[in-house]
Amino acid sequence: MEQYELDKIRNLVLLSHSGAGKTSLSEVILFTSGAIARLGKVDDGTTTSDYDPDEIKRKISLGLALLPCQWRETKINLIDTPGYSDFVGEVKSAMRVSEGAVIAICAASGVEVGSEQAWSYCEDAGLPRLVFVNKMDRENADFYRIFEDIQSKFGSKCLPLQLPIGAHNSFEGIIDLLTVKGYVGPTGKEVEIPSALQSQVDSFHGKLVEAVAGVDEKLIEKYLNDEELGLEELETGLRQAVVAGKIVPVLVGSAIQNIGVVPLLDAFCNYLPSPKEREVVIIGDSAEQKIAPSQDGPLAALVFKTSADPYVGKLTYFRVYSGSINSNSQVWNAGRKEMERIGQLFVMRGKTQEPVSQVGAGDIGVVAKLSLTSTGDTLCSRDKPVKIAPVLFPEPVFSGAVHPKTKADLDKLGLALSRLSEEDPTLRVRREVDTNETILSGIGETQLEVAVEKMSRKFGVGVNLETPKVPYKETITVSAKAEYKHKKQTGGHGQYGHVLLELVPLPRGSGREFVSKVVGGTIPRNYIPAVEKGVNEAAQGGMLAGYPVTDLRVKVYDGSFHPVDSSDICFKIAGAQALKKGLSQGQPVLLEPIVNIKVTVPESFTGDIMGDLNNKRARVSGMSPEGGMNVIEAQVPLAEVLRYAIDLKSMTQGRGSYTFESSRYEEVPTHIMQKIVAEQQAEKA
Ligand SMILES: Nc1nc2c(ncn2[C@@H]2O[C@H](COP(=O)(O)OP(=O)(O)OP(=O)(O)O)[C@@H](O)[C@H]2O)c(=O)[nH]1
Ligand SMILES: [Mg+2]
Repeated sequence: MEQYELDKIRNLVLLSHSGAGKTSLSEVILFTSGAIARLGKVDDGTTTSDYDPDEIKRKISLGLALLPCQWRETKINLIDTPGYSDFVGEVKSAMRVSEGAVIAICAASGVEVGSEQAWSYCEDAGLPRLVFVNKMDRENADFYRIFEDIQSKFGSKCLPLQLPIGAHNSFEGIIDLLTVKGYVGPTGKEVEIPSALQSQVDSFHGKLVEAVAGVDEKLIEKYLNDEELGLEELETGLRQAVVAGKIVPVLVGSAIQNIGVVPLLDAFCNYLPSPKEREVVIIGDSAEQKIAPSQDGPLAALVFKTSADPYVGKLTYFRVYSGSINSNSQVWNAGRKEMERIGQLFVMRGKTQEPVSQVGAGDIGVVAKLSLTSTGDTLCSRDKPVKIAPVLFPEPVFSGAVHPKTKADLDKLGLALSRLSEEDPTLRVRREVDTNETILSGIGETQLEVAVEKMSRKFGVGVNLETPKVPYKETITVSAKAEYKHKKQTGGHGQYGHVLLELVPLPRGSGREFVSKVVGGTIPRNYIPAVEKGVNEAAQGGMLAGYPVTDLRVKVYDGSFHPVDSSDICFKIAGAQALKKGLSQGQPVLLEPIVNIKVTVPESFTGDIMGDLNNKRARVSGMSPEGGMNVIEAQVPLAEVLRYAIDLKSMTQGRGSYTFESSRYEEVPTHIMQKIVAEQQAEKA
């Protein structure tokens, strides 16, 4: 098995708005480099990257795919990612193990919001990148218009490295602005520059040379003295500028027509960084440290993805930063402080596994059936344990209630859900005790729908996904006293229990208290726990709409007993019934959960968002501009924002984001309370 020198590896992530052509581009890259013999198509469901049945069905990528290939002497680990924003977790994982990014832009539609997002992730991560203007064969494809769009959204560090020859039907190739030569067709055959383009070429060549010279002191001196810069100097200079993030070259082509792919592959190797050029952050006991990538160092590998297909088994994807991993060996899992047994190692291309004996520094590999390792863990050597900073995933904001269709589905539900959340770290599962529902949370509705489909296809678990019920609660607003005597004389042995309760409303968030102030033994002490049990059971369902009762002190202060007929069960019944009476007298109200929400939107959307929040009964508590965006903070009833991910997306065309956390309970306004109570009664009937 071939080991690559660090500088002969490129780990590159493909990013963009959904549909810009990442998967098509990765397919044609694999084909051009000889990694695959047949060129698949997204629309036919035959690409190497979109192999998952759900991807084939929806014709979009849902997970990251590893697509290694070799170009000249360099191994390129291309990672295709989903453009659909629900699957941002996969994007974050892929970015984390890449040294460079390629942002695809459609030559007709321009920079769409998903690509803006991708750009800002790259800026945040300091990831060197290039832009690829794809679909030049399309009607309305216009490189110069799109380039203006790119510069206005991404800034002036974006500069053409290529210009297109022709557009739409007549698109045939590209002109490289450093070599100042034309390259046409799938093979990238060298051609003369069409004379009509010469002045454009001269102008953009000049701009590029000036920019490259500007980032290197030696070059700028030569440039200012009007000395000619050699091609090699320019290439080296451009490489430094790209690696430093000072220039982002813009390339152009068509994935479907296989034009511009050879020059793109050359650009990957020539200008994007190798693993050698990016250190990785490790979490030490003291301060944050970095380790330099090296082949000879002790093992340090980060697990960035886990897949749990019941047929293929569990697969663990890892990226080696230092040292190497061998098949049939043992490694140290630093987080869990245990040895993990490594079986056969693989290199994956889409779903195809190719066995290898070793995966070295800078490279990416896969291993099956690990027992204790999960996404985010570091594999290392026992004598030199390290922990690599794990991928930071966004917090889930959208929830659905998962209702199994049958008893058999219920039995298998837990396992299926835990497998799914193991695969996708942006999914969370929890049980909402108050509503008795299993809640699945994630980034968006499509993600949850895909998860439900997976559950059925992979694990044979049928579920319905519904909007979660709101965990309302009930309380009283005035103190009340209630008495209940449980007395029955049926034949021989009778039943007797008698209690007097005082109910006092408590401030929000107090919960429920039970106290006994019985004096003089009117209720013998050994019956008090039974009274409490009765009270607690009855408090599970209030008198208004059957929601749990809270913020209440229940005091048992008097009663009576019968030496023969009294029993625990009698006092339990008396306690429960007395509570119910007291609750009815206490002018009960409904309480609803309020959440603190933080919405981040471009400034121009602020008015719409505020208006919508007002309609949702929100109280806006703050607003602060942050670099072209506005961060709006508000308290809003949970019932109003159960589907906020969808509302916000449509209001902002996907430009807004939000986070929220539950804060407290508040009284539901009367008119809304009446509606909820009526609905609840209708449901019961
Ligand atoms: N005309 C034309 N169509 C293209 C080109 N590249 C991709 N397409 C089409 O655009 C559509 C989307 O392409 P994909 O490759 O799936 O796009 P993607 O970026 O992977 O999309 P997501 O996986 O959803 O993020 C498909 O119908 C492709 O056939 C191109 O160069 N020219
Ligand atoms: Mg795709």
